[in-house]
Formats: sequence, structure tokens, C-alpha cells
Amino acid sequence: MRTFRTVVIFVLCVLLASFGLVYAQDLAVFNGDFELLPEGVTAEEALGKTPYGWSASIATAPTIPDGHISASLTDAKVFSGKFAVRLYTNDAASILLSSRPIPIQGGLTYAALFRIFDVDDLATNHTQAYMEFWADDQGWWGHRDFWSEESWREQTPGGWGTSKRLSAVWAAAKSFNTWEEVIVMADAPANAKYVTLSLWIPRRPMHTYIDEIQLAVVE
Ligand SMILES: [Ca+2]
Repeated sequence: MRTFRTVVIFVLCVLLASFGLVYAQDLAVFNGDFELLPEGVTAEEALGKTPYGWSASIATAPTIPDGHISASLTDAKVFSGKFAVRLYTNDAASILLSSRPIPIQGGLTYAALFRIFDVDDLATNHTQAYMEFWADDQGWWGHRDFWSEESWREQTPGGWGTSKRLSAVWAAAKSFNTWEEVIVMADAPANAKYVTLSLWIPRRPMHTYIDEIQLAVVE
């Protein structure tokens, strides 16, 4: 039986073969599988809150009641392990879920793999998966650590902006009610120092689950 990691490398190699590339090396995505909880925190305490190590920016309208929009840890549907993240809005709100900035080397090619389960009960749209490249630690987050344990304990809302972004590439899921592997691949700009992996719902009702987000540098 193939290990999960082998399957991942296999998927990437299949994709990369068509580009004439032959090797991908995994890079760490902090809590990319959503299994990590802050120290001493129980599942009961963490479920329903923004996942540890992820930043959620939610743009609401005053007409939307509390609780109708969320980016929350869930055990209702997972690709692997015990937990995944659920993005939900039943109105035309926007949700941006972003990873901790990951150090990279400019000029290299990166591939990100997202597992997305779009539910078709609210809309006929799909979740968009992004790689966003930044020049230094002065991206939209400035000097603030939105991914720390302290930020999790305070459930600090994330921010977001594109004015300092060097470039971005994205792909959307295409199917409903099944786990789909969505791959995003791009060359990092020469002056890029960080990439963030993001999920974006632009002003639409959506109900989706995301799990096992991975990143590889392609050599
Ligand atoms: Ca998981």
C-alpha cells in the first residue's frame, strides 16, 4: 500500500511530467493538515474556531446575522486525520483564509496542492486556491503575527491586501460533493521571499471543506 506521502509525490510528478520537470521536494506548511492544536487545547475547545496557524479575513455585510459566516475547524468532513477547515457563508460575503508566510527562494518554481470539498447546497460556485508571493515580511500582515498561539487564543481577525503583493496565481475546484485535488503552480518572482497559500471566496454564498494543503519546490 502506498503511503500518503507517496501518493502526493505521485500526483505532483504526474502533473510535472507534462512540464518536463521531474522532481518535487516538499516544504513545510504550518498546520497544513489542520491536525495541530495549540498546546493544552482540547478538540472541544478548538472546534468551531479559526484553525491554529491560519488567518481568516471575513468581509461581512451588516445584514448578515452572526454565525452565518465562518472559517472554522471542523471534524464533520475530513480528507485525512481528525480535522479540516470549513468555510461557510449563506450570503454574498467574502472569506480569505491564509497560511503563515512561508520562506521561499525567488526565481524557483513552486507547486501547491489543496484538497477541496465544495458542497453544492448554497451555490454553483467553487473555492479558489491561491499562491501569493511577497517580497519581504512587510506583506499585508506588516509586523504582526496573525498565526501565533496568542492570535489564536484571541481569535484575532486577519487582514489582507494586495498592494504589496508581487504576484498571485490561482486555480478553482471544479467538482462538487467529492474531495478534489487542486494544484497551483508558478515561478516565484526573482525578488520573492515569502509565499502564502490562501483560500478565497469572493462575495458569494459558499459551503466548502479544505484539508491537507501542501507545498513543494520543483527542481
Ligand atoms: Ca486533516
